[in-house]
Amino acid sequence: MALNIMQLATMFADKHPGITSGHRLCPGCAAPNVAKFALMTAEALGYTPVVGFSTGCMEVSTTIYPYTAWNVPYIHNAFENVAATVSGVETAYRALLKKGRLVDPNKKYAFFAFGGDGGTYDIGLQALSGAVERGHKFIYIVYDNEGYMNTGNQRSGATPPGSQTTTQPVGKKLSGKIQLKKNIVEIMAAHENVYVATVSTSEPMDFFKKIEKALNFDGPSFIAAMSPCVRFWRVNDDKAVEISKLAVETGYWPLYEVERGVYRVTKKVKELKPVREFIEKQGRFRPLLKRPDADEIINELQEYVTSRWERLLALEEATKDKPIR
Ligand SMILES: Cc1ncc(C[n+]2csc(CCOP(=O)(O)OP(=O)(O)O)c2C)c(N)n1
Ligand code: SF4
Repeated sequence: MALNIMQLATMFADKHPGITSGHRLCPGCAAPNVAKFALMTAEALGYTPVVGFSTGCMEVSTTIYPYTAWNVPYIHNAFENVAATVSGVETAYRALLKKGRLVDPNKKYAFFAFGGDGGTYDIGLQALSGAVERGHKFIYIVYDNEGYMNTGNQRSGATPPGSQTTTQPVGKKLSGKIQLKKNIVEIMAAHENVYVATVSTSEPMDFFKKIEKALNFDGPSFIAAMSPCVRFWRVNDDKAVEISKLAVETGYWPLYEVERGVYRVTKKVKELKPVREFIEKQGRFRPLLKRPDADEIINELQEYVTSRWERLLALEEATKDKPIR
């Protein structure tokens, strides 16, 4: 069943999908919508969502003891092992089903693990890789705000070069982090027996479709969601969607999916906008723009973005009808 936005808006007009109001996330933070879009899709398709959340902004701000902003089964998890925990929950479910110990064996569950980029690209990668390799039927979603925000804006494996962070600041002496963003999507796609996709809340229909595909996929799924942190990225609190859109239009955050090795670019941008437009809209790059080598760093990022985009299009052509497993 293909979902449409009107249908979801009507269904959830007076209902909270998973996360309720009253949480303490910053106004304008993109992260809650990432979770809501996913859980809304699952509920609309008849699933009961079960959620595990790795430590990070979204987890601490929604579960301040003794309160919770979640209205679905929820496990508060450590930074490094949410994928392991949710894979355990999924296994327990299958065991109970097999033993005939479930009250309603026909009830459909969707197992979600959420983590920030720190918890996913870096600290939780081993648990995530293990869970995907074992083939658990669960959906892992990273909300990528490109830094360790909960603990004060340290650099992560997802931080792009030239962006201000507290552990690798941009100033007169240093140009900040020198490495490019880690390509987590390709790392996860290399697990082969997996459905992997990138999403952005600026493209809701694409987002819903990919979650639906993940729910229907017979095995693990990994979804990477662009999730601007309005505080770290230094944009106004009404700009998360706009900046996410620009990330897609510049090719900085291409929208695509990989299903058992078959690539598909889901938003074909006719002519990519320059990455500089994405950079100049955010205060976190302001110190970079003051440096004499700013052009050099931006050009390097531009070259990377352009070649990755061309490579994606080539992979789409080359892998057509050639699933790896
Ligand atoms: C093993 C471990 N190391 C460090 C911490 C401290 N810590 C808690 S949240 C966090 C950063 C989380 O960053 P990310 O996963 O990107 O989520 P965000 O806060 O950006 O949403 C850190 C370093 C911890 N809880 N556990
Ligand atoms: S610091 Fe950033 S990621 Fe954390 S709640 Fe605020 S806007 Fe969201």
